[in-house]
Amino acid sequence: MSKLNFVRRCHNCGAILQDERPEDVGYVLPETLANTSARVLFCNKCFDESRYNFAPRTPKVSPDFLTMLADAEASDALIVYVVDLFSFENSFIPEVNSLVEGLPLIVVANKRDLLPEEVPDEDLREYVAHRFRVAGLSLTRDDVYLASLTSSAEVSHISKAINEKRRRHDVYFIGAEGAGKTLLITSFLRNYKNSSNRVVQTGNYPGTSLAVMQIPLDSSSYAYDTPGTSLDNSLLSHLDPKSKRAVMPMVEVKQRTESLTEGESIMIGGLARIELLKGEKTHIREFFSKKVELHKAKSKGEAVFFKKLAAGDLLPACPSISAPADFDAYDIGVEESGDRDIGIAGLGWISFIGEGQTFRVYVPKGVSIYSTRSKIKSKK
Ligand SMILES: Nc1nc2c(ncn2[C@@H]2O[C@H](COP(=O)(O)OP(=O)(O)O)[C@@H](O)[C@H]2O)c(=O)[nH]1
Ligand SMILES: [Mg+2]
Repeated sequence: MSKLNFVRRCHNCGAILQDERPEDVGYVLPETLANTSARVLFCNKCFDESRYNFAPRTPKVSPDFLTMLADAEASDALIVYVVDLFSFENSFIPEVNSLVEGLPLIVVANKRDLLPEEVPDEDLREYVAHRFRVAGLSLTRDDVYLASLTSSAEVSHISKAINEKRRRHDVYFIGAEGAGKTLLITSFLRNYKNSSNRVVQTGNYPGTSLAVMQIPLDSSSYAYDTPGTSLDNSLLSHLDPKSKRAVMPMVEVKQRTESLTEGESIMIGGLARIELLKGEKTHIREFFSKKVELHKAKSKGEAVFFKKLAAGDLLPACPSISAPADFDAYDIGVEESGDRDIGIAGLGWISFIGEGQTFRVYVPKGVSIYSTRSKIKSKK
C-alpha cells in the first residue's frame, strides 16, 4: 500500500505549515507542528492577526470623505458623530477617529432602546466616552448624548448642545450607514425655522460625489447630513433580506445566559459559532436579537455545527453561507481580567469574566470580530 500523509495547512490562509523558515509563509513553532492532536492550526502570521482586538478590518474612508473632513477642519466645524449602541464596533471607525482629532465634537449614541433598560445611562455614556478617549479623542461623558431616535423622545437638548458648541460654525453629521444620522436631522427639522435666505438642498458635496443634505443654520453656516461610512466588515452586508431582518433587533435585547466548559460551543443561528477552546467553566451572557436562536453544542466541535446547519436546524441562516469554506476562524486568547466582550460585527456579542480563556470564533468570511472591555457590566 502507498504511504499516505495528511498535509497540514493553516486553517486561516491555507498555507502549508512548516517549522524551518520563520520568514516564509506557513511558519509555526516546531512544538506546535509536533502536536499532532491539534486538528486546527494557524500559521504564526494568522495567529498573531487573530489576537488583534479587531480582525479583519479594511479601511473604509473614501477620498471624498477626506475632502469633506478637510473642509470641516479648515472651517473649525463641529462634528456630530452618531454611533449605534447595539452595533457599536460597526459605527466606531478608527480611520474616521484619527481624522476628527482636535475638532469640536459631540457624540450621539443612538439606539439606546435596543440595550437593556436596567443598564444605567451613565454607564453607557462613560463606556462610549472611554472608547473615544482610548482612540485618542478627548471626550468626557458630558459630550455623549444617548438617543432612541425611532421613539418620539425629545431631542431638543441635543439640538441646544449643538447650537452652543458650534459657535456659529458649520456642523457635519458623520457616522456609519444606519447609525441614525438622517433620523437625527429629521427630528431637528421638526422644530427648524430657516432664518437665512437660502433653502435646504440635497446634492453633491462640493468637489466630491458624496450626496449630502445641506441645511442653512444662519446667514453664514450650514449643517450637513453626510452619507455613512460603509459596513464592509459587518455581517449585515453578507446577509439576504430575511436573515438581516432576523439579526437586526427591533426591540430591547434581553440578555440570555449559558455556561461553557472546555470543548463546548454556542451556535449563534447558522451564522457564527463560539467555542471555549481552553479554560475553566465560564458563565456567558449573550446579547443577540431574540430572533437569533442560540444552541449549545456539548462537544465534537465544528462537525455538529455544520451538520445542524445543513439540516436547517440553525436559524437564521443565509443560503450563501453554509460550507466550512464560507467561514473564517479566529482564536482569541483572553489576557485581560474583568468583564470582557467578544463580538461579531453586526450580529451581537457575548460577555464573560476574563480568566485566561481561549475562544475559537467562526464567522462568515470577511466579517470582523472584536474583543473589548464589556459595554454592559455584570451584576456583582
Ligand atoms: N431601534 C432603533 N432603530 C433605529 C434608531 N435610530 C435609527 N434606527 C434605525 O436605523 C435605520 C437607519 O437610520 P438612518 O437615520 O437612516 O441612518 P443613517 O444611515 O445614519 O442616516 C432606520 O431606518 C431605523 O430603522 C433607534 O434609536 N432605535
Ligand atoms: Mg442617512
